[in-house]
Amino acid sequence: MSNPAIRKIQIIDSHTGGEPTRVVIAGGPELGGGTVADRLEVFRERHDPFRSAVVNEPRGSDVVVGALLCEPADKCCAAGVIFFNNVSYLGMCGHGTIGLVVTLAHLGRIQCGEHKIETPVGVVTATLYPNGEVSVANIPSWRAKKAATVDVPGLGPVTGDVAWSGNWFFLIEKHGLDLSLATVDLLTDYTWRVRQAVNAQGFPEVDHVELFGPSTSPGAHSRNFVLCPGKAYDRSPCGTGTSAKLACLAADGKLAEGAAWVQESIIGSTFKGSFTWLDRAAGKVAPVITGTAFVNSEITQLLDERDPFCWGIRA
Ligand code: PYC
Repeated sequence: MSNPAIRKIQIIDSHTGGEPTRVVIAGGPELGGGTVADRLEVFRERHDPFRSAVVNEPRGSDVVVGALLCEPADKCCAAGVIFFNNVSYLGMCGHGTIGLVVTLAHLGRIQCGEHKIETPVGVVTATLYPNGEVSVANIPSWRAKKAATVDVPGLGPVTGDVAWSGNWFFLIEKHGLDLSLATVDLLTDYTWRVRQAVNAQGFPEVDHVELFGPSTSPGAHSRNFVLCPGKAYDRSPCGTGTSAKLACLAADGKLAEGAAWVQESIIGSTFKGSFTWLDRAAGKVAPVITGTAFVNSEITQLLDERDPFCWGIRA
Protein backbone atom coordinates (compact mmCIF):
# COMPACT_ATOMS: atom_id res chain seq x y z
CA MET A 1 0.00 0.00 0.00
CA SER A 2 1.41 3.42 -0.87
CA ASN A 3 2.18 5.82 1.98
CA PRO A 4 0.38 9.18 1.50
CA ALA A 5 3.17 10.93 3.45
CA ILE A 6 5.58 10.14 0.64
CA ARG A 7 5.73 12.88 -1.97
CA LYS A 8 6.17 11.81 -5.60
CA ILE A 9 8.13 13.76 -8.20
CA GLN A 10 7.91 12.94 -11.89
CA ILE A 11 11.17 13.37 -13.75
CA ILE A 12 12.58 12.88 -17.23
CA ASP A 13 16.36 12.57 -17.50
CA SER A 14 18.34 13.27 -20.63
CA HIS A 15 21.91 14.12 -21.52
CA THR A 16 23.21 16.71 -23.93
CA GLY A 17 26.68 15.87 -25.15
CA GLY A 18 27.18 13.83 -21.98
CA GLU A 19 25.90 16.49 -19.54
CA PRO A 20 22.73 15.42 -17.70
CA THR A 21 19.50 17.41 -17.48
CA ARG A 22 16.85 16.30 -14.99
CA VAL A 23 13.49 17.88 -15.89
CA VAL A 24 10.88 17.96 -13.11
CA ILE A 25 7.57 17.63 -14.94
CA ALA A 26 5.25 17.16 -11.93
CA GLY A 27 5.39 17.25 -8.13
CA GLY A 28 7.47 20.43 -7.89
CA PRO A 29 6.90 23.17 -5.30
CA GLU A 30 4.11 25.71 -5.66
CA LEU A 31 5.87 28.95 -6.58
CA GLY A 32 2.89 31.26 -7.10
CA GLY A 33 2.41 33.61 -10.04
CA GLY A 34 4.61 36.20 -11.71
CA THR A 35 7.49 35.78 -14.09
CA VAL A 36 9.87 32.85 -14.02
CA ALA A 37 12.42 35.25 -12.48
CA ASP A 38 9.93 36.03 -9.66
CA ARG A 39 9.31 32.35 -9.11
CA LEU A 40 13.04 31.60 -8.96
CA GLU A 41 13.22 33.87 -5.89
CA VAL A 42 10.36 31.94 -4.21
CA PHE A 43 12.08 28.65 -5.10
CA ARG A 44 15.39 29.89 -3.66
CA GLU A 45 13.89 31.34 -0.47
CA ARG A 46 11.22 28.80 0.45
CA HIS A 47 11.95 25.52 -1.34
CA ASP A 48 15.71 25.19 -1.61
CA PRO A 49 15.69 21.70 0.02
CA PHE A 50 13.62 20.51 -2.97
CA ARG A 51 16.47 21.59 -5.29
CA SER A 52 18.92 19.55 -3.27
CA ALA A 53 16.61 16.54 -3.00
CA VAL A 54 16.28 16.30 -6.79
CA VAL A 55 19.89 16.66 -7.89
CA ASN A 56 22.13 15.78 -4.96
CA GLU A 57 23.10 12.37 -3.64
CA PRO A 58 21.60 9.91 -2.83
CA ARG A 59 19.24 10.42 -5.83
CA GLY A 60 21.62 12.39 -8.02
CA SER A 61 25.23 13.56 -8.14
CA ASP A 62 27.22 16.79 -8.39
CA VAL A 63 27.03 16.80 -12.17
CA VAL A 64 23.22 16.68 -12.52
CA VAL A 65 21.54 19.90 -13.65
CA GLY A 66 17.89 20.16 -12.67
CA ALA A 67 15.20 21.96 -14.63
CA LEU A 68 11.88 22.81 -13.00
CA LEU A 69 9.22 23.12 -15.67
CA CYS A 70 6.93 26.11 -14.95
CA GLU A 71 3.99 27.90 -16.52
CA PRO A 72 5.47 30.80 -18.49
CA ALA A 73 4.24 34.30 -17.61
CA ASP A 74 5.00 35.29 -21.21
CA LYS A 75 2.20 33.65 -23.16
CA CYS A 76 4.33 33.54 -26.36
CA CYS A 77 6.38 30.85 -24.61
CA ALA A 78 5.83 27.10 -24.81
CA ALA A 79 7.32 26.65 -21.34
CA GLY A 80 9.06 28.33 -18.45
CA VAL A 81 12.07 26.77 -16.74
CA ILE A 82 14.27 27.29 -13.71
CA PHE A 83 17.64 25.54 -13.91
CA PHE A 84 19.45 24.47 -10.76
CA ASN A 85 22.45 22.44 -9.69
CA ASN A 86 24.11 20.85 -6.65
CA VAL A 87 24.68 24.19 -4.94
CA SER A 88 22.40 26.83 -6.43
CA TYR A 89 20.47 28.14 -9.45
CA LEU A 90 21.51 29.05 -12.99
CA GLY A 91 20.33 32.08 -14.97
CA MET A 92 20.30 30.11 -18.20
CA CYS A 93 21.57 26.73 -19.27
CA GLY A 94 22.27 25.90 -22.90
CA HIS A 95 22.71 22.16 -22.61
CA GLY A 96 19.70 22.13 -20.27
CA THR A 97 17.51 23.98 -22.78
CA ILE A 98 18.43 21.43 -25.45
CA GLY A 99 17.59 18.67 -22.96
CA LEU A 100 14.30 20.35 -22.05
CA VAL A 101 13.23 20.66 -25.70
CA VAL A 102 14.00 17.00 -26.40
CA THR A 103 12.13 16.08 -23.20
CA LEU A 104 9.04 18.08 -24.22
CA ALA A 105 9.13 16.39 -27.63
CA HIS A 106 9.49 12.98 -25.94
CA LEU A 107 6.34 13.79 -23.93
CA GLY A 108 4.52 14.78 -27.14
CA ARG A 109 4.07 18.34 -25.84
CA ILE A 110 5.93 20.01 -28.72
CA GLN A 111 6.74 19.19 -32.33
CA CYS A 112 9.58 20.20 -34.65
CA GLY A 113 9.79 23.96 -35.11
CA GLU A 114 10.44 27.08 -33.08
CA HIS A 115 9.54 27.32 -29.38
CA LYS A 116 10.09 30.22 -27.01
CA ILE A 117 11.13 29.38 -23.47
CA GLU A 118 11.02 31.76 -20.51
CA THR A 119 14.06 31.58 -18.23
CA PRO A 120 14.89 33.74 -15.21
CA VAL A 121 17.22 35.89 -17.36
CA GLY A 122 15.00 36.26 -20.42
CA VAL A 123 13.23 34.46 -23.24
CA VAL A 124 15.28 32.14 -25.44
CA THR A 125 14.13 30.66 -28.73
CA ALA A 126 14.73 26.96 -29.32
CA THR A 127 14.27 25.21 -32.65
CA LEU A 128 13.81 21.45 -32.82
CA TYR A 129 14.81 20.02 -36.21
CA PRO A 130 13.58 16.76 -37.77
CA ASN A 131 17.06 15.22 -37.37
CA GLY A 132 16.78 15.71 -33.59
CA GLU A 133 19.17 18.65 -33.39
CA VAL A 134 18.14 21.64 -31.29
CA SER A 135 19.29 25.23 -31.77
CA VAL A 136 19.04 27.71 -28.94
CA ALA A 137 19.06 31.44 -29.66
CA ASN A 138 20.40 32.60 -26.32
CA ILE A 139 19.85 35.91 -24.54
CA PRO A 140 22.08 38.89 -25.49
CA SER A 141 25.66 38.17 -24.47
CA TRP A 142 28.73 40.36 -24.11
CA ARG A 143 32.26 40.60 -22.78
CA ALA A 144 32.40 42.78 -19.68
CA LYS A 145 36.19 42.85 -19.30
CA LYS A 146 39.05 41.90 -21.62
CA ALA A 147 42.27 40.44 -20.22
CA ALA A 148 41.66 40.79 -16.48
CA THR A 149 44.68 39.53 -14.56
CA VAL A 150 44.18 38.01 -11.13
CA ASP A 151 46.82 36.82 -8.72
CA VAL A 152 45.99 33.21 -7.89
CA PRO A 153 47.59 31.84 -4.69
CA GLY A 154 49.79 28.90 -5.60
CA LEU A 155 49.52 29.61 -9.35
CA GLY A 156 50.60 33.23 -9.85
CA PRO A 157 49.00 35.69 -12.27
CA VAL A 158 46.26 34.30 -14.53
CA THR A 159 44.66 36.36 -17.30
CA GLY A 160 41.17 35.88 -18.69
CA ASP A 161 38.10 37.63 -20.08
CA VAL A 162 34.90 38.15 -18.08
CA ALA A 163 31.69 37.61 -20.07
CA TRP A 164 27.93 37.32 -19.52
CA SER A 165 25.74 34.91 -21.48
CA GLY A 166 23.04 34.01 -18.96
CA ASN A 167 25.76 33.05 -16.45
CA TRP A 168 29.06 34.81 -15.66
CA PHE A 169 32.24 33.28 -17.05
CA PHE A 170 35.99 33.80 -16.70
CA LEU A 171 37.52 32.56 -19.98
CA ILE A 172 41.20 31.62 -20.09
CA GLU A 173 43.27 30.95 -23.20
CA LYS A 174 46.76 30.83 -21.70
CA HIS A 175 47.09 28.29 -18.91
CA GLY A 176 49.67 25.76 -20.12
CA LEU A 177 47.48 22.77 -19.23
CA ASP A 178 46.57 19.74 -21.29
CA LEU A 179 42.76 19.58 -21.65
CA SER A 180 41.97 15.88 -21.42
CA LEU A 181 39.89 13.56 -19.29
CA ALA A 182 43.11 12.25 -17.76
CA THR A 183 43.84 15.72 -16.31
CA VAL A 184 40.35 16.51 -14.97
CA ASP A 185 41.47 16.56 -11.31
CA LEU A 186 44.25 19.02 -12.10
CA LEU A 187 41.93 21.16 -14.26
CA THR A 188 39.33 21.21 -11.49
CA ASP A 189 41.89 22.26 -8.91
CA TYR A 190 43.29 24.98 -11.21
CA THR A 191 39.90 26.45 -12.18
CA TRP A 192 38.60 26.28 -8.61
CA ARG A 193 41.59 28.29 -7.36
CA VAL A 194 41.14 30.75 -10.22
CA ARG A 195 37.47 31.15 -9.35
CA GLN A 196 38.25 32.01 -5.71
CA ALA A 197 40.79 34.61 -6.84
CA VAL A 198 38.49 36.07 -9.52
CA ASN A 199 35.67 36.38 -6.97
CA ALA A 200 37.96 37.99 -4.39
CA GLN A 201 39.63 40.35 -6.87
CA GLY A 202 36.82 42.30 -8.49
CA PHE A 203 34.36 39.82 -10.04
CA PRO A 204 32.24 38.29 -7.26
CA GLU A 205 29.51 37.39 -9.77
CA VAL A 206 31.66 34.96 -11.82
CA ASP A 207 30.67 31.37 -11.05
CA HIS A 208 31.94 29.48 -14.13
CA VAL A 209 35.57 29.22 -15.24
CA GLU A 210 36.39 28.09 -18.76
CA LEU A 211 39.72 26.94 -20.19
CA PHE A 212 40.36 26.67 -23.95
CA GLY A 213 42.85 24.60 -25.90
CA PRO A 214 43.35 22.84 -29.23
CA SER A 215 40.53 20.55 -30.37
CA THR A 216 40.93 16.88 -31.17
CA SER A 217 37.71 16.32 -33.18
CA PRO A 218 37.86 17.00 -36.91
CA GLY A 219 36.02 20.23 -37.69
CA ALA A 220 36.10 21.56 -34.13
CA HIS A 221 37.78 24.93 -33.61
CA SER A 222 38.58 24.56 -29.93
CA ARG A 223 38.25 22.27 -26.92
CA ASN A 224 37.12 23.52 -23.51
CA PHE A 225 36.97 22.59 -19.88
CA VAL A 226 34.20 24.31 -17.92
CA LEU A 227 34.09 24.39 -14.15
CA CYS A 228 30.52 24.74 -12.91
CA PRO A 229 29.50 26.58 -9.70
CA GLY A 230 29.39 23.45 -7.50
CA LYS A 231 32.87 22.21 -8.62
CA ALA A 232 31.56 19.67 -11.15
CA TYR A 233 32.83 20.04 -14.73
CA ASP A 234 30.51 20.32 -17.69
CA ARG A 235 30.59 17.18 -19.84
CA SER A 236 29.07 19.17 -22.71
CA PRO A 237 30.80 22.16 -24.33
CA CYS A 238 28.45 24.33 -22.18
CA GLY A 239 25.85 26.33 -24.06
CA THR A 240 26.24 29.51 -22.05
CA GLY A 241 30.03 28.97 -21.99
CA THR A 242 30.07 28.70 -25.78
CA SER A 243 27.86 31.82 -25.96
CA ALA A 244 30.36 33.68 -23.77
CA LYS A 245 33.18 32.50 -26.04
CA LEU A 246 31.28 33.76 -29.10
CA ALA A 247 30.88 37.18 -27.44
CA CYS A 248 34.66 37.31 -26.86
CA LEU A 249 35.50 36.14 -30.39
CA ALA A 250 33.12 38.75 -31.80
CA ALA A 251 34.60 41.52 -29.65
CA ASP A 252 38.13 40.58 -30.79
CA GLY A 253 37.11 40.40 -34.47
CA LYS A 254 38.24 36.75 -34.55
CA LEU A 255 34.94 35.33 -35.84
CA ALA A 256 32.70 36.88 -38.47
CA GLU A 257 28.98 37.37 -37.92
CA GLY A 258 27.17 34.19 -39.06
CA ALA A 259 30.36 32.08 -39.30
CA ALA A 260 30.34 28.69 -37.57
CA TRP A 261 32.33 28.00 -34.40
CA VAL A 262 32.46 24.35 -33.33
CA GLN A 263 33.23 23.99 -29.64
CA GLU A 264 34.39 20.60 -28.39
CA SER A 265 33.94 19.57 -24.75
CA ILE A 266 36.44 17.83 -22.50
CA ILE A 267 34.78 14.48 -23.39
CA GLY A 268 34.76 15.20 -27.15
CA SER A 269 31.09 16.17 -27.64
CA THR A 270 30.46 19.29 -29.72
CA PHE A 271 28.13 22.29 -30.07
CA LYS A 272 27.97 24.40 -33.20
CA GLY A 273 27.77 28.11 -32.48
CA SER A 274 27.41 31.37 -34.36
CA PHE A 275 26.37 34.93 -33.56
CA THR A 276 24.72 37.99 -35.00
CA TRP A 277 25.49 41.49 -33.80
CA LEU A 278 22.86 43.21 -31.65
CA ASP A 279 24.93 46.29 -30.88
CA ARG A 280 28.43 46.32 -32.32
CA ALA A 281 29.50 49.44 -30.40
CA ALA A 282 28.45 47.89 -27.08
CA GLY A 283 29.86 44.47 -28.07
CA LYS A 284 26.46 42.80 -27.63
CA VAL A 285 25.77 39.65 -29.65
CA ALA A 286 22.90 37.21 -30.09
CA PRO A 287 24.53 33.75 -29.90
CA VAL A 288 22.97 30.58 -31.27
CA ILE A 289 24.18 27.16 -30.20
CA THR A 290 23.16 23.82 -31.69
CA GLY A 291 23.46 20.34 -30.21
CA THR A 292 21.65 17.09 -29.56
CA ALA A 293 20.19 15.46 -26.47
CA PHE A 294 18.84 12.00 -25.70
CA VAL A 295 16.20 11.09 -23.15
CA ASN A 296 17.50 8.21 -21.04
CA SER A 297 15.20 7.77 -18.01
CA GLU A 298 11.66 8.30 -16.84
CA ILE A 299 11.76 8.43 -13.06
CA THR A 300 9.48 8.80 -10.09
CA GLN A 301 11.44 10.13 -7.15
CA LEU A 302 10.02 9.58 -3.66
CA LEU A 303 10.50 12.13 -0.89
CA ASP A 304 9.98 10.45 2.45
CA GLU A 305 10.47 12.80 5.42
CA ARG A 306 11.43 9.82 7.61
CA ASP A 307 14.55 9.44 5.47
CA PRO A 308 17.38 11.44 7.13
CA PHE A 309 18.73 12.17 3.63
CA CYS A 310 15.33 12.97 2.12
CA TRP A 311 16.56 16.45 1.09
CA GLY A 312 19.89 15.26 -0.27
CA ILE A 313 23.41 15.30 1.10
CA ARG A 314 24.41 18.94 1.36
CA ALA A 315 27.68 20.57 2.33
O1 PYC B 1 25.13 24.43 -21.05
O2 PYC B 1 24.90 26.50 -20.37
C1 PYC B 1 25.16 25.32 -20.16
C2 PYC B 1 25.56 24.90 -18.80
C3 PYC B 1 25.75 25.69 -17.70
C4 PYC B 1 26.11 24.85 -16.67
C5 PYC B 1 26.13 23.56 -17.14
N1 PYC B 1 25.80 23.62 -18.45
